[in-house]
Amino acid sequence: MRPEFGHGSSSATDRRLNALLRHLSSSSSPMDSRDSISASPTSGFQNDSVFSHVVRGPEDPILGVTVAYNKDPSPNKLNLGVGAYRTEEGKPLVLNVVRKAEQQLVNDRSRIKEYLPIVGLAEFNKLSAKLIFGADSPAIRENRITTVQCLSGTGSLRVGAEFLAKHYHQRTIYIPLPTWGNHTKVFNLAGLSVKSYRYYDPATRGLNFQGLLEDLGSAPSGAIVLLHACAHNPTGVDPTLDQWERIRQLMRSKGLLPFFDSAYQGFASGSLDADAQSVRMFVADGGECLAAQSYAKNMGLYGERVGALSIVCKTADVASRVESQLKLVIRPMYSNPPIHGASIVAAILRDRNLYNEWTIELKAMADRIISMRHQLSDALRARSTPGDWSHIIKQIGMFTFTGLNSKQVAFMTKEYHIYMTSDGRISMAGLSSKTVPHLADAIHAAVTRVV
Ligand code: KET
Repeated sequence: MRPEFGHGSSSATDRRLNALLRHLSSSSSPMDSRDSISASPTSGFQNDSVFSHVVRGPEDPILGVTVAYNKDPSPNKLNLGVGAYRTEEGKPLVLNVVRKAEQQLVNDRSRIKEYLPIVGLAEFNKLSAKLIFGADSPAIRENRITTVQCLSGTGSLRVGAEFLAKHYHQRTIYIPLPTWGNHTKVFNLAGLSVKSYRYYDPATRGLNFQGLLEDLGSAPSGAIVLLHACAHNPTGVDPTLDQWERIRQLMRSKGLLPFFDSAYQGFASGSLDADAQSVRMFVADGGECLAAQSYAKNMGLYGERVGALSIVCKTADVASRVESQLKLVIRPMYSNPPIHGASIVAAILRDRNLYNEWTIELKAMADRIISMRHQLSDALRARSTPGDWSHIIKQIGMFTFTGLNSKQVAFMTKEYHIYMTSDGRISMAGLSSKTVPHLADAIHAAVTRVV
């Protein structure tokens, strides 16, 4: 009989010791067992891991770019992958207004670290709804909106999708082609089935409006439609207000349910109100919709994971029942959201001075990105780089969808140490006046040397 530790105890330590004993007693040579003991207490387990069948998963197409960039020792390396704002010095930026709000929080000795309610910080939720739907929104006045604090934009999308999969009669969501790479995974894992609608036309580098109308026109009645509220990622191409109006009419006539992803409010035009126009049009008609908000980009709170999901309903009574079900989605997922980021946002949104300061800093970030567009476009013109590059200036938001193919991207990474997603998207927010010439040289070489 093998010796057993713990006599029926199931503690993890006992199980490990028992496994070790089993391993030792089955070793053929006493030398082997001594070696495995002296090498490391765990090294003997490596070959019989219960996870030995697990295959290595691929890196994320966006966040994996940063992983590759971090491994590159070149002093000239440039990360234009992830959509994260950098200063002219190429450094991450913490907004002044965020520093001020954090100081206020630290100074306030009455602040505690208790759990938030399942739906998060009430004041944050109220102010977030006001930010996206507008201070004078009738839907807010009529209490027809439920807003819950979630883990940034991604978490808001996921909670919204889980709710829809459980409680909405249509489980198909239409996403634009192309779209942010994580959309398909978030919605599939939540239990929705994902289809796409035409959005971008590579020939014109603009919106395929006809294709969009046709695809949404033939979607089954009641289907969910994911819409980028502004600054479409990755294309930087948004519908005009007239086109939004046509989309709204079509969707309402077919009873399609809009689910807005608002990750860049303030980054498209520099104005928080202008960038929420699309959402407000859909709320103004009295119909229902969902909106996922992120403060990652517009307040630079990436790692704080602060965002909100709002569901606009027909009546206050429905909204309150919907909220009760959102709590049942959230509680077993992460129980309740973190307090710090939401407190920063609430401190800024509630105070007129801080709010104004924020809008100025936000506009400065948006303007720096626009100036990068002009500098890159000028640099390509100066090099007589073949092709029409006017889309660099026409597109809006954090990204330029360059039109470079995956071979050209690979070439730029290998020869110039420039990191970007393989679909040719570059984060303009990662550029600076100093790095524009290097990027322009790389693009010029890629389009002239790699087909
Ligand atoms: N929606 C869109 C359209 C989006 O681009 C992002 C992030 C998110 C939601 C989620 O952001 P969150 O940090 O969860 O609030 N996009 C950038 C970062 C990423 O991929 O996570 C990006 O495209 O680079």
